[in-house]
Amino acid sequence: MASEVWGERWSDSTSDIARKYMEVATRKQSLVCLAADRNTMSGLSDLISEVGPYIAALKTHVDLVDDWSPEAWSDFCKAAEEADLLIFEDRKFADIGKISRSHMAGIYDIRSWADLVTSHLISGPDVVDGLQAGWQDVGRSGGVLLLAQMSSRGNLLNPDYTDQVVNKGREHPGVFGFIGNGSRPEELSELRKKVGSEKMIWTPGVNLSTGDGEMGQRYGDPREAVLAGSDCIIVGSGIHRAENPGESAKKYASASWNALIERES
Ligand code: S5P
Repeated sequence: MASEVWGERWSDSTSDIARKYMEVATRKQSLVCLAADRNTMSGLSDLISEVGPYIAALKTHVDLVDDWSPEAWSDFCKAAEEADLLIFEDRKFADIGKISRSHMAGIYDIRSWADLVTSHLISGPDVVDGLQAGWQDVGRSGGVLLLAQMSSRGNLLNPDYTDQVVNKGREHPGVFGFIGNGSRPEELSELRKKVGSEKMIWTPGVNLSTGDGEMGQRYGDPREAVLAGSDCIIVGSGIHRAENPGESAKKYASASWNALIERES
């Protein structure tokens, strides 16, 4: 049961969506969010059918799909729902509140299908209210993951900026949690100390083969990320570029799940 496995993350959580995530992750014994970075609808659909059982959430970049259409996307979201997955649009919002609210609508209508979105806090805390207003406009609710750290080399999110994001984000009920740097366990442990136990930390920059990736991406080990305080490993190419994505997803699922058990026992 989720309440037994997740320890204080469960007991201290005040977010329905975080609890939903912990339940899905427990049912599937997987703390994996697949970064579904493929640029065709058929490539995306293949991925869901291959890896759906082994992941707990699906992260999209809706605007990189070449043959996107509202109908095809709606079918894709339905498939994700049937596969018992949270849908997470990695839009990295950063504008003022009222424009962010409008960005939730528009062609892609993110507010109508995403359970989670990412946002920078560079424009100030109103961006979170804008995103929450976006969901309210269609009678839905959702959670915002604030970028507190990044996995890419040379990024400008220095420790002082991270502290400010965490201090503001911790207090906001619309903030589901934070994006942390999965490639550096020591930075992640620091982030966990600052965040405390209530909010989620989700981490990209994770791969079973660690080291430098393409164009400045950096990778750390999934087990180490979870032990350092990550609640969800965001894995892209480690799964979708593998020869057998299903088999690969299973490996990430068991590495992350075993690490959670080890962390909480
Ligand atoms: O700091 C970050 C934040 C994010 S959300 N670094 C990242 O890599 N990401 C996202 O995680 C990125 O947009 C991509 O979709 C995914 C990592 O993919 P991978 O192929 O490198 O595992």
